[in-house]
Order: sequence, then C-alpha cells, then structure tokens
Amino acid sequence: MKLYNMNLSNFATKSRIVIYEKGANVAIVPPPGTGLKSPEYRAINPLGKIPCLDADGLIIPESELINEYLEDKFPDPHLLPASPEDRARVRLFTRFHDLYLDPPLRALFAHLNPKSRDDKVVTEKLTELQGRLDQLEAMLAEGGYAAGADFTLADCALAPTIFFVVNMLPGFGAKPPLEGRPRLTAWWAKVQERPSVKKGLAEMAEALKAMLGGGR
Ligand SMILES: N[C@@H](CCC(=O)N[C@@H](CS)C(=O)NCC(=O)O)C(=O)O
Repeated sequence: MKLYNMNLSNFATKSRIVIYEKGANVAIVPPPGTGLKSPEYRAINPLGKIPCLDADGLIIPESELINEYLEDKFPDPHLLPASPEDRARVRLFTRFHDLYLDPPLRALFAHLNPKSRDDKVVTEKLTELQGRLDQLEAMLAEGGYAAGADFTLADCALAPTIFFVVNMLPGFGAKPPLEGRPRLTAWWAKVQERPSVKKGLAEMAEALKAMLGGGR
C-alpha cells in the first residue's frame, strides 16, 4: 500500500497522521514524474490532487475517504468511536473541516505575498475564516480532544489546518487565531503533544521552511 504525499499539504498530513497513529504499513511516496500535473500522476489519480492512496491496486483519492478506509482496514487503535451517535459527532468535525474551514484558508494562499495580494479578497476570506474559527470554538469539546476524551479522525483533520491558521494569520495582520478562543487554545496545546501529530506537523514545518527559504 502506498500514499502519494507532499509534506506541506494539510490534506496529505491528515492521512499521514492516521498512518503514524496506527503504525500502518503504508509507504509514503511523492507523486511520480514532475509532480501533481504530470501525466504519470494523472494516470493514477485523474483528480490530480494529493493525497491519494494506492491500496494494493485500489486507488482512493480524497483524504477523508482514505482515512475512513485506513480506519476500516487497520482498526487498532480505533480513531472512530463505537456508537453511531459518537461516530456522527466525529464526522461532523471532518465534514466541517473539509467543507467550511479549509476553503477560506486555501483562498488566502494565493495572497501570501503582500506585494501581489488583493486586499479586498484577503479581508473577505479572513472574515469568513474568523467566523469558521468561532464555529469551531463552539463545537470543540472542553478539556479533551476535539470530539471528547479520545483522539479521533476529527483531530487528524483539524491539526494540519490549524497549523496553517496559526502560522499564516499573523502575516495578514489578522487577529491572532487563538485569542479569545479558550477551547481552541487548550485543544491546540494538547493535540500537538500527540506523537503522530507532532511528527506530521514537524514534517509540515520543515516543508514550509524549505518553501519560504527556497533558493537561498
Ligand atoms: N478534498 C481533497 C482536497 C485535496 C487538496 O486540495 N490537495 C491539495 C494540496 S493540500 C492539492 O492537491 N492541490 C493541487 C490542486 O488542487 O491542483 C482531499 O480531501 O484530499
């Protein structure tokens, strides 16, 4: 089994954290050829996005599908709770992450450089993102992991994106994302201590440093 991966991708990091957490025997490899747009990679994953799992011939794109498959395939340690109700609670976070939290953040990536940024778009997307962070603050469990006492797929989804939020927002002069959000602050401190998360985020940090210092 192999995961097509780029360390800087928050979506790929979602799936790497699950692999690390489960100690699953999955090779982590870069996309072939020249990268995401290469014909070699498009032949494997026509969507052209990362991550993508090659489950011994079954091609599974989409990070959350990959994570659910890994959960089914390698149930120990489990990252979804037992009851349908608790599973729905966890999946609310993963859907919220993919559909609502990531998009405004992603829209800001193109405006990182102050010289070429569109201030109107930045203001709009920052407002949307701050609203999503308020919603997340209201959703998070108190004093534990995202959905309660246990570490779950919810934490795997949120941690890489909050890494970007924490590291990027100051560069836009935005309100610090943890300020006035005590649950998010407590969760962020706790989740970073989890060895699988620590490893995934360290890889992201290294890739971010390489990208920002590229060519020097
Ligand atoms: N919904 C997808 C999103 C994946 C995604 O957008 N990945 C980014 C990297 S973080 C990517 O491949 N971008 C290249 C592109 O969109 O062309 C998932 O959950 O896997």
